[in-house]
Amino acid sequence: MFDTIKHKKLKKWVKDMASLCQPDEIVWIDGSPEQKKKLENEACSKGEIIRLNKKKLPGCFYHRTAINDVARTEHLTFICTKRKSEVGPTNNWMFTSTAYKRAKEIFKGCMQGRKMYVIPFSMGPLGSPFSKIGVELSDSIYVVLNMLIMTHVSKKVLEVLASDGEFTKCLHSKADLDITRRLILHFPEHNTIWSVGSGYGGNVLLGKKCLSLRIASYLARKEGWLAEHMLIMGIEDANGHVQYITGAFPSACGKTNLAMLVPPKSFMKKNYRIWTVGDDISWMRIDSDGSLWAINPETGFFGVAPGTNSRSNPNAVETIKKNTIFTNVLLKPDKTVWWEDADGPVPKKGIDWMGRPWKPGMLDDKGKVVKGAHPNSRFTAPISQCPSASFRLEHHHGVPVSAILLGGRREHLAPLVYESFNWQHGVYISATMASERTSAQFGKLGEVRFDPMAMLPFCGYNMADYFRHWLKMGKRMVKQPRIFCVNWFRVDENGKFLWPGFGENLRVIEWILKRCNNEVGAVKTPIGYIPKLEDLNTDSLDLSKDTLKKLFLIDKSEWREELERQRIFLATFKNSLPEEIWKEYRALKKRLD
Ligand code: OXD
Ligand code: MN
Repeated sequence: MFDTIKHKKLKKWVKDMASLCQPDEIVWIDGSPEQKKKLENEACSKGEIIRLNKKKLPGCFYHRTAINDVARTEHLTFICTKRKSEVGPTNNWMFTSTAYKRAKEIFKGCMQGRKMYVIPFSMGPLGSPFSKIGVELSDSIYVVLNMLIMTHVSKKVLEVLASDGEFTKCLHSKADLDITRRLILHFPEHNTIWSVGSGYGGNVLLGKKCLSLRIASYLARKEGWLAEHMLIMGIEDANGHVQYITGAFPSACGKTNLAMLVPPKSFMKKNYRIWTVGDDISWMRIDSDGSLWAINPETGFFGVAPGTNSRSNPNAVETIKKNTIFTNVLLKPDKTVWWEDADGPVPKKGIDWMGRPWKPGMLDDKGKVVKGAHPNSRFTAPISQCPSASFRLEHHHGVPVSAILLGGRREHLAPLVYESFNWQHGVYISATMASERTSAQFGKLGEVRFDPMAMLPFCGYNMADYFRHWLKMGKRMVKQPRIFCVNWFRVDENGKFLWPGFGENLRVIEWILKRCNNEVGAVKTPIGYIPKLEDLNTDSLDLSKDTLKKLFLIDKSEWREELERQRIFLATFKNSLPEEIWKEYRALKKRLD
């Protein structure tokens, strides 16, 4: 394959990286089923993956990462630029040449005795004006097999690149998987990503968070589009009309479940249907009609396994029955898999995510129940296998966006849903979004942190400029999507969820779409518009009037406390914060007084 490649810069870069990492062999990945099979066999024989039960889980494999390598390591993730002000107060920064130097010391000779795989991939349909090409070099077959599911990999990628096409240079090595020698480095000024010392998905599938969010957000600002941490879904109503929404939710807040939602029975009767476009990333452009259009640059799901079952996400259960890679779940004696809150009975025994014999109810030295699967264990599966997969997945223009949802996990404070007064107010709500920490990030669970647009760990430049970019994009649109904030996670005095969630969330989305279509009015509150209670469809839901009221309660004193936290957060951006955000802050303060 190498000899037929016309792209001199690509060939030189591969050669240079190989002389740094010193692999025994270089293997170009062409996306063919034959090569994939060969790699699967090789990884199985080396113990990198385990083939699962061929009858019960055809085409499926099992993988365990190192014990200290089970989630994205944000504290080891850097944006590397010449000037620190470029990255703002929410990113870790490293000076470009220091970063290269430090990483080179780890990369040097790290692939001796290993092969270097060259993976040319496209994020987005090949040849679409939305799409970006990357080439990942990696010494992990697990990475190759995941990339084959998550991105468009084929010989055609090199044809599109031709002799001088632009591509993101992605270098990855597991090296010795030593957390003290782990670095996830982004060089937006060089369109380059270097990741070393990890084997965990979010750190090593470089097309995902690193390219499609951190590097892409930087490119998007420069080129006038948006790269966002958002799901994309279509909602088909009784008349067969499909409207699309996107949704920004922090990691492990149910984006995958929402994107594949199965309508409640009463909606099914009305022939409602959901079309899943994506569960994690949305690239959006203003099209010639002046409205916002979105594509999902990925071709697969890298979803959280625990909690996935036929009640929470029947479409995911269906999707992962074949051709799926399971990472850090429990391995059962019959070579099938299990995780906490999976369907069916709890297995009597198995091998846990750390590779140790496991039995239900086992306790650790501190008396805590030992989990069979890591809370951030994952499945990697092709979107095409999802029963609700959209028919527009490969469409070059993507789908038109009617509404943008912002969500988080808040046990208190935030109502079930409210609508922003206008675009600028919506950008303010997104800039002050906060959520409780989940297991997708290293750190203390449950702690509330600000996570604007769910992009805190993913924005490749100063977030103050990111808010400015959003404000600017709004002005450029002829028809702006409306912006809504949702919270499925509010609890009562006893800590019990007030809202049933899952498929029932469609009831909230139905109201959102009615607002977009100017079919219903709303109640104006200091924080935004909330539904008139009679407009929210709660038919056949066991939901008392009292609960409904609690779901929409706006406690002014709690909001004033939140406002103070917001002020402290926004102040971290100093002079770079757009004045419009402060203006919205002051207006809210006034409305609450
Ligand atoms: C993810 C994440 O894996 O956000 O999608 O961590
Ligand atoms: Mn995500």
